Amino acid sequence: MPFAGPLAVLAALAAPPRDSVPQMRVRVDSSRHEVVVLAGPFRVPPSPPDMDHMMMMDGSDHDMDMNMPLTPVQTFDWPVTGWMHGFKVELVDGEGRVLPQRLMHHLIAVNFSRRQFIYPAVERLMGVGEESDHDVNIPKSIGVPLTPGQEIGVYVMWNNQTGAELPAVYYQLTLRWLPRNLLPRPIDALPIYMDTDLRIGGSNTFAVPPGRFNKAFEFTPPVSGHLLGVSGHLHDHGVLVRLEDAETGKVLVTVPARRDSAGKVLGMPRRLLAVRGEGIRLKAGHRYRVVGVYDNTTADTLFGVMAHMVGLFAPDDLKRWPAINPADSSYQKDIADLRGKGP
Ligand SMILES: [Cu+2]
Repeated sequence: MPFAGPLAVLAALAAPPRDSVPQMRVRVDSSRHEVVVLAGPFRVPPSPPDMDHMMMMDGSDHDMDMNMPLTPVQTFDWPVTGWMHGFKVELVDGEGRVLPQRLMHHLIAVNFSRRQFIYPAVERLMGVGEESDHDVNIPKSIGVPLTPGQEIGVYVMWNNQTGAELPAVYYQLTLRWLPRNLLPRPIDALPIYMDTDLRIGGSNTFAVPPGRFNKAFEFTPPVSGHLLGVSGHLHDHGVLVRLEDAETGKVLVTVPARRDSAGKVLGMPRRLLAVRGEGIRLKAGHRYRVVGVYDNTTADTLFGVMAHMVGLFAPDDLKRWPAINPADSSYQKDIADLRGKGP
């Protein structure tokens, strides 16, 4: 019963008054090498029906397009030196009973202390969606470097299809880390996000007319390195996301959706490309293209559709990773959007 300890403390707060602010408690389990974040209680109203929507490591904010309750971003200081190499997300009620994962449309953790790869926005550290795996580990040869004091923010979008309000919901986010003295030293890899249609601080959705449809975005990496793993996110009728060399047209990697015969997206695979430093070479200053492919077999245009690829990228030199530029207008929009979330 991993929840027994912290929840005994919080039990008195079950069924909170409507104006109460949910708490976030962070503890470090040094023997298990886990940072455990427990937050709640959240009062979760019922969502409108048929908000079925597949998410996977969502790195942006299409919240405004969806009528689902959102928690504010709650932050904590990362407490240890090491490499994050896995996570687990669990939901419980005020009595410690496990709640279904589908109650949560997505949970996103951001790192306010580091910039993204191709965007001046802040790093999207991890995320889980309704259809994605809620317990993920990567090989111990790879990890996301984190240092004490980096500001981590977490927020949740609920999708409560029970038809009734849930008075007290808690989430527990367990972040697993590798100690700094681990040998051989893990490869530094950063989580990257490549969207086909992102407006930073705004939406990343587009419309898909009937038939075959591609959405594409070109970018130039700020630093060279290797792509070690990829996954992605598509809505129903999505076929695949792929990464291309925009200068030669060569397809570098493809993430095909798992679909049923009607085109409903059942999930997106995680593809590990390398466990050490090889993988797919991406060069600074070179042009690449991320492409989302849809096959809309309905008679109508689909609105609010998304397509993006996420990955783990090992830069040749972590010290040359671009710094956050507080004066950048896109960065400011991203921060305003993140800090402005809430019910
Ligand atoms: Cu989406």
